[in-house]
Amino acid sequence: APAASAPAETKEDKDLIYVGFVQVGAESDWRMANTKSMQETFTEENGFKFEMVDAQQKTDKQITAIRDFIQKDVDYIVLAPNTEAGWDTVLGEARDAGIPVIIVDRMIQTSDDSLFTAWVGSNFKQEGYDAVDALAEALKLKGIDPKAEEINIVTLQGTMGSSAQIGRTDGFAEKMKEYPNWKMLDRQSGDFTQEKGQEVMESFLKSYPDIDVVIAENDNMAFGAINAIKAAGKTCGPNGDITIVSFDAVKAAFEAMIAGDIDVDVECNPLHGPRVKEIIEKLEAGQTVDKIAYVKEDVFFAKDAANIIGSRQY
Ligand code: GYE
Repeated sequence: APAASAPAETKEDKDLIYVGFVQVGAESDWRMANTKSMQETFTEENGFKFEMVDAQQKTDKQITAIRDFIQKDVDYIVLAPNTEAGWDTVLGEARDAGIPVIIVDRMIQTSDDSLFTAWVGSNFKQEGYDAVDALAEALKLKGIDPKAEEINIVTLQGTMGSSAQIGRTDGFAEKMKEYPNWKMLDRQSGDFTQEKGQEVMESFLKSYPDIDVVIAENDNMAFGAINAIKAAGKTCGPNGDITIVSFDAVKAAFEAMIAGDIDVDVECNPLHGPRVKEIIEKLEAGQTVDKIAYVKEDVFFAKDAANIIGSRQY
């Protein structure tokens, strides 16, 4: 008789490194790509037990999730903080429990560096600076002298108090001083979602008849803005009236650049899974890790999008 089939070769739970991931939410294409990168990396095959909490863009849900992971005595907590402030107490609890915390993507505000082991993410302020150069170049490509004409700008901001929002808003505001002829008419949060981006853009279009530029602090809000602009009978993109500068450079944004709707996109890389894995593996091996690590990023113009889209991973 055939032998009873042996149980599939699985590692014992105790051999796996238990990682609790506190995610921001599912608000954007960037976020979905980030979640996928984490899920594909922290597999049992790779030696991990992985659990993720989607905090639905609520910082208090993230704090609760950290406490749950402390209760479960995970080996590592990976935190993508929604907003920057208010982490000292709960991260102190993780430290007291001896659980290393790795922060990913956005940053926290703290005066105590020992509350986290390492951080990896983007330099959001640099992205804001890059967006100013990108806009100047996009205007030139349309035959507009960025130093000469009056340029009316509105900004769709990300989740207020998140480092992605703070860095992009502040970086842009600081560097745009190089162009005294640029005027920021208004800035409002669309919470990094397409739906709210569209709502805010609709109200901007009602309040300001003369918008030249939209800065969208992520691609999904740019998609909402494009819908609002078209619904209002206006045009955008390299051949349109309103110049659109966006952040993230996800695949759908390349498609929007190819379609002629977005002028330029400042890249933000969400593929943090392998980076966090490397940090954990080094810690497991008793090696030191960089406390702060920035990811290198690029800027992409609509005219190049068709050639580049094939090589994009997210
Ligand atoms: O730009 C946005 C997402 O924190 C870098 O969060 C991330 C931002 C990203 O919702 O699309």
